[in-house]
Parts: sequence; structure tokens; C-alpha cells
Amino acid sequence: MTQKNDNEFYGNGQELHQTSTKKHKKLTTNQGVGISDNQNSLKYGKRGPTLLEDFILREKITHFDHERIPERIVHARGSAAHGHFKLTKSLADYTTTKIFTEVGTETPVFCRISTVAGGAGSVDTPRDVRGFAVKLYTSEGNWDLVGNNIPVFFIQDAIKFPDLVHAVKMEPDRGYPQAGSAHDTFWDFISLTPESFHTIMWAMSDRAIPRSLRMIEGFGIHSFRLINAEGQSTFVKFHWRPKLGLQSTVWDEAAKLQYADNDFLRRDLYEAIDQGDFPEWDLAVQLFTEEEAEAFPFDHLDPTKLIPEELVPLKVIGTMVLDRNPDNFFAETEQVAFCPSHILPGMDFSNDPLLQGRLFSYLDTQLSRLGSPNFNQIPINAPKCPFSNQQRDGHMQMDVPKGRVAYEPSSLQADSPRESTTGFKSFNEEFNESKGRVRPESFADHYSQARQFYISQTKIEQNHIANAIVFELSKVETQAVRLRVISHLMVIDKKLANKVAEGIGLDEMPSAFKAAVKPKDLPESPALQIIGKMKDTLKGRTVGLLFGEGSDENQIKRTQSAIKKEGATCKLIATKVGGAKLSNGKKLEADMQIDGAPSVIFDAVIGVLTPEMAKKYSKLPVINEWFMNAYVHLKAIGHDEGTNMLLDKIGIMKDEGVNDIMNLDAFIKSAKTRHWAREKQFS
Ligand code: HDD
Repeated sequence: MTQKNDNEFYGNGQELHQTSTKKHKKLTTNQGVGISDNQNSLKYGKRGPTLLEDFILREKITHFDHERIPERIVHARGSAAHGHFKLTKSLADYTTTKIFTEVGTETPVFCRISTVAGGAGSVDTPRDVRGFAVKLYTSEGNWDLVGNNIPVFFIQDAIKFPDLVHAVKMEPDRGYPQAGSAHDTFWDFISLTPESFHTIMWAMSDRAIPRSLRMIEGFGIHSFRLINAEGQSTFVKFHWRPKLGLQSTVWDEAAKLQYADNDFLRRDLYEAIDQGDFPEWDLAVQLFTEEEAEAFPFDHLDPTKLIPEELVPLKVIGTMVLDRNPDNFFAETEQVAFCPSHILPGMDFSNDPLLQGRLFSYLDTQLSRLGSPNFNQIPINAPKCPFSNQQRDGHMQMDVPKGRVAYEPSSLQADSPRESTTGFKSFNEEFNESKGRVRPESFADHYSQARQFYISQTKIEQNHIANAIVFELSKVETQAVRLRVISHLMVIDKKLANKVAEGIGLDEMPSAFKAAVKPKDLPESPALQIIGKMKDTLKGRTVGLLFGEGSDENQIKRTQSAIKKEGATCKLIATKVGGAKLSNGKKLEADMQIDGAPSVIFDAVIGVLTPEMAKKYSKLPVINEWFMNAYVHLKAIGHDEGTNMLLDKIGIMKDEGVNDIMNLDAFIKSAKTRHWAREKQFS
């Protein structure tokens, strides 16, 4: 007896997609066998048990059960995009590597930007360092520049990395906090690790709460070597500089973004690329010789130190554009395997002990995460230039090598791969040292650059750093840990230490930590600020425009087109996503409903409301909060007559950031910046 398809009786959905006129691909098993019913498992009788024989069910469920791979132990949450890098200035005097000598060549790249501490499903906007990893598929092999958005690191030696990570990750007994450093174990470790304080200053600055992944810098951190045709070496540090300039959120905004949109930064990057607003970064280098390095007041091999731009200026040599979203998150963003050991002929590593440990760790991690030494064959990891060797077999071997020769040297097969004179050569460095578990004295000054960073900030940024430390220490439950942190801050800057002590309600200051080396007073370096690097532009930003019943269409259209002209996006917000009827009787649909579009997700806000609607809305908490949060987060507010009444009712004080949109130029000018003066009201 042929069985009837139950869908005909119960209408469980199959008939809906069968009615589509589009020609679909045939649904098959992984063996290519066509599937006639993907809704019902094979049963003995209509209400009977499912049969083990159902190979279609078993194949589907087995695959599903194994869909996840171990997430990255750090940097688990990331967003990525494809693009290309184009060299504009040759470094032929310094290196033979083609990516730095062939001006005009476009090299494909894949760039993944991540948080460090949280799991793969954690939110986008905690206070955290951001990973900035770029894989460049060059004609000479893959080069991975695996950096962060902060130019220094917490520790000087890779042997401490597991401790640092265990301290910042959720505490092992209680399993929280997820994705944040504001807890005892992190600050306990930090307070016992003086070398971490320079990076702590950066991590407590607004760099760790970026507005957009398109508005952060990237740093290779370590010194690397460039090697020229004569075999001479020059040290190099790499910097990515965003064309949109730097922009961060303020802390209250970052915290509120966590409930407004878990995927805020991921969505921002995806949508920007999707609408053709491609983010770009200049690649700049700092070049210096061994002799020049010896004259620096610090050791460039110490990853807790940076080289101020005032000492070694940046040279821009090319630009990276991200212009294509991944087709599949897992296949690309999740499976991409970065390794700092992936470098090219014409480059080499420095002896930075953190870098040296990384050269081991990443390859090892890929073996456990991706499960096979053949991870290089996954399309996102495979070089785009030819590659061949005598490595064979292993899990998930995709290649079908031909011939009988799987060794080298060999003579039996003319086309089997051989060594080449243009292959990778290590720099011929001479050593006259003894073996030992040592750290050089030149790494011992932990505070001079921390102080230099702090004093280089604007007053606004200094306040934010102090507030961030107060916030974090207020979450720390152990008083001894708080005191130890303050004892280090006293070495960095007494005023900062006092401010933090006052913020956490400390009655008596601890004594200052006894630094191994007395810190030097280094000159201020304005290049270390964020505010100084904000661009006077609306490009790449988003303005939220609230409208309601009876709003004026002309006013809305005029405002929208002025914003668009600036290269920004304007999102229409209403209390219903279906929109509202305008004064001319036309219905205008909203892009978003206000409950799902709090003002934290916008760079500036505007209200176009009739006096009647304004009166009605002034009683709605969600709308009060919309404007009030924009004000507190220092954003520009644009209003018409109706909205002006609403702002008065809510108690928003008028300043140069609050403008009538009759004068759109004034609004646009004010939306290009944040209105820092307001902060004084809240301190
Ligand atoms: Fe790391 C991932 C950046 C020190 C061990 N690291 C990872 C990623 C970035 C960085 C951006 C994510 C790459 C991606 O998107 O897939 N790590 C850094 C920087 C460091 C640093 C800038 C210091 C300058 N890392 C560091 C040390 C060790 C590791 C000292 C170990 C000794 N890092 C890893 C890792 C990860 C990783 C465990 C996790 C996932 C992965 O490698 O692929 O191997």
C-alpha cells in the first residue's frame, strides 16, 4: 500500500513552499539522494515509533549534532569582511616582499574584528580590547597581521598569557561575568602584574568602547623585521588608520547598547558594507634601525611599550578597503585561522618574547579548533597563490595528490615541488648570550608610558579613564585588590589615583607601589588621544528621525536628503513600524519601531512632530528617554516647532547641540561631533 503524504491532511507547511513558481534545486542527502519528504520522519504506523532505518533523519540529526566547533579561547566573538589592500608607496629599499614593492597591485584580504573576553554569543559592546586580524592573500603566500585596536599588550612574556586570559574570563566557579573585566579575578591579576598598567590605561579609555568597528585603529603591536635584497634588516611596526577617524561611545551609552542591540557593531559593519559604504583603513609603518632602537628610552622588543609617532613618524604606504560581506558566517568568519607565524619572504619576526610564544600558540589552536592539520585547505584559509609540498593525508584531506613521490629530495617525478632561491629566509642574526628564564632590565620601566598616555589625553578623556576604573573597582568585591590597584595608579599619576580613590569612597590612601624603576616624565603625545582623531564628518553615521501622525512630509524629505548628502544614513522611527499618516494624508512607513530603536543606536536624533503629537508623546516614557538619552550621550538633537515643545517639557537644556531643523546646516554641523560640555552637568 502506498502511504499518503500526511501534509495533505495536516497542512504542516510543505504545500506552502511547493506552490512557489521558482525553479528550486533538488533537496538531497549528503550522498546526493533526492529527498521526497523533509517534514516527517519514517514511522511504523501513523502514531507509531520512528524507525532506526530512517537514514535521512539520522544523517540530518548527526550532522546537526556536530555543527559546532570549539569557539576560540579568546576573541571568540568576531565580525569579518572581505576586501583588498592596495600599495601606494614602495618599500623596495627595505624589503623584497611583493606586497610592499608592487605599487598598485590589489591583494585580496579577509579582516576579522573581535572582542577578547566574551564567548561567541556574547554582546558586541562590553568594555574590551578589540582584535584586528587581517589575512592578506598575497602572490607569495598568506600574510596574517594579527593585531589589536590598542598598540600595547598586558604582559611581556607569552608564558603569562593563559593566566591573563583565565583572570579576565568568567570566574570558573560561578561562570560570570561574561565578556567583562569588571570583576575580582581580573583586577587581582592586574594588581599583581605591574607591567600591565600601560595597557590598562588604554583599556580603561574609550578605545575599549568603540562606536563602530569602522572607526577603530589597528596595530600589529610587536616589532617585525623587513629584509631587503642585500639581506639588511629594518624594524617595522604596523598601524591601520581608519579613514572615518576615531569615534567611541560614552560608557552609559555602551552599557545601554547591550540591551538595545546585542549585535550593534556586527550589524553596523554588515549594513555599511551591504549599502556600499565601504570602510577603509590606511596602512602605515614606523621604520627604524637596530641602532636607532638602541637610543629609544625603552626597549622596542617589550610589547607593553609603543613608539610615539613624535619619535618615529608614521609613513602611509597603502589602503585596505572592506567591500564584501561573507557569504556564510561559519564557513568564513568562524573557520578563518589567523597565525602570526604566517609571514612572507622579505619579512621576519623580532625577538619580542610575547610574539615568540604566539608563533607556537596559533597553529596549535587551529589544530584543536578546526580538527586537522589540513585547515589550510578550507577555502577561507587557502592561499590564493599556488602551493604544493609533500605533506600528505590527515583528517579531511581535500586534495588528491598525483604520482608516487611524497618526499623530497626525489628524482622520480620531474614536476614534484623543489626548494627555490626566492623562498623564505630567516634574518641572519648573531647571538652571544646564555640560556636562562630571564627578563631584560630594559623591560623594567612599567609606568613611564602609562603616565605619558594619561597626560596626553584631553581632560574629557582623563575623566572617562578615571570613571572607568571607578566603575570596574566598584564591581570588585575585595578591598585589598582595590587598594593594590590604587597603589599602582599613584605611581602613574597622583591626581588620577586620588580621583579613583574618591570615586570608590576610600578614606585613606594606600602607599604608592614601589616601582622597580623610577618612571620618567615623557613628553605628551597628542596622537594617543581619541578626541583629537575624531573626523569632522557625518559620513558613515546614522541619524534617527522620529515622526508621527500629521508630520510634515516636506520637512521629513528635506531633512533626509540633507543627511544623505553628507554620506550618512537616516532611519525613520515611529511608534508603529507601519508608520503614520502625514499632514498631506499620505502614509509613511517607518524603518523601525521606537521600542526597538532607542536613541543609543544613533549618532544624532531629530523629531518632526505636530504640536498635538508632541503633547501626546511627552507623556510616553519611551519617547522621553529617546531624547533624554541622546542628550546625556552628548548627541546632536534636531527639532521642529512641535518637537521643541516636547524638549522643553522633558527639560532638555538648549545648547549648540540642540538645533531647529529649519536651519539644517546648523544641525548637521552639530551632529558631526559630541557635545562634551554637557558632561559637566552630570559630573
Ligand atoms: Fe592572540 C586569537 C591578537 C597575544 C593566543 N589573538 C587572537 C585574535 C587576535 C589576537 C586578533 C583573533 C584572531 C581571529 O580573529 O581569529 N593576541 C593578539 C595580540 C596579542 C596576542 C594583538 C599580543 C600582542 N595571543 C597572544 C598570546 C597568545 C595568544 C601571547 C598565546 C601565547 N590568540 C591566541 C590563541 C587565539 C588568539 C589562543 C585564539 C583563537 C586563535 O588564536 O585562532 O591562539
